[in-house]
Amino acid sequence: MPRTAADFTIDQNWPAYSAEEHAIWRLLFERQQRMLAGRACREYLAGLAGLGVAAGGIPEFGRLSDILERATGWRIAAVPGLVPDDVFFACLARRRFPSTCFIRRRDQLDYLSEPDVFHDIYGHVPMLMNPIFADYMQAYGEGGLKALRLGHLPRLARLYWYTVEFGLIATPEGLRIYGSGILSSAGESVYSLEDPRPSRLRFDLRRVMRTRYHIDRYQESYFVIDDFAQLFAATRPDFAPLYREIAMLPDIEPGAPVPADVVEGGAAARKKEGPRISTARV
Ligand code: HBI
Ligand code: FE
Repeated sequence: MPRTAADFTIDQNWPAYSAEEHAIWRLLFERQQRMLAGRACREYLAGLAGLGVAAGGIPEFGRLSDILERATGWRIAAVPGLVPDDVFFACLARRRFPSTCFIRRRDQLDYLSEPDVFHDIYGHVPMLMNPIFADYMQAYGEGGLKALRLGHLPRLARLYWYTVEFGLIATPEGLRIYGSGILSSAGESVYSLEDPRPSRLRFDLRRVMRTRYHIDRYQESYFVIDDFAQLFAATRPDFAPLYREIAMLPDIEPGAPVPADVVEGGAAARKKEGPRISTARV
């Protein structure tokens, strides 16, 4: 185990990666590049290109951090694995993204229960090249510290889950992916946009904060934003009154419809007609 400092950061120790570890990165990268053409949002693809994250092998965090810092002031902090919530939020609030260093094994290509370097670097870091998303992530970190103090973390964690990890965005070309949990998953990048089973609902902060989620299978509901400014604006108000309001209301099961849901266009919209936002109420 690498030595962990008091703030949980470690040295990435890039020279220590083996040829097999770089080969696994290459495999994941090439497979995912094929999945994401026409599926990932343009902000993500621009971030990936701007960082020069490519098939060559596991990137060096120092090099990526220098590019990222020039673009949006964020840097990557290497960590050994999941870090405690307060440490995680304190990092985000300081524009430091905690990234794991290890890569999954060859027999875990499709599913891993914890974040690895492919999920963190390929999935999360490109979005931090976008100035509005970068501000959203910092605001989220500040909100996380406050939610911890107020005892409402589970509700705020749902916001992270349904946006940063599993968010979809409506574009003139149809729905696109910006959530890192989807961007780093070959199966879910197709399922989230094209499978008829999950609901794709217009983003609503209260609805999101009340909706439970699964951590061990594809999502039953995705929430669709119009743009990143909408997301950032949603995190502006003081959440304290909202937490009190929501505390009186029952949680919503991951796949359950509620009367006010607005369903967004799915596979059909993505393929040809463009963004068809049906106002059909479930
Ligand atoms: N640690 N390394 C790491 N990565 C995460 O995504 C993470 C974490 N610790 C806590 C945490 N996430 C959760 O609190 C958030 O998902 C809300
Ligand atoms: Fe993640």
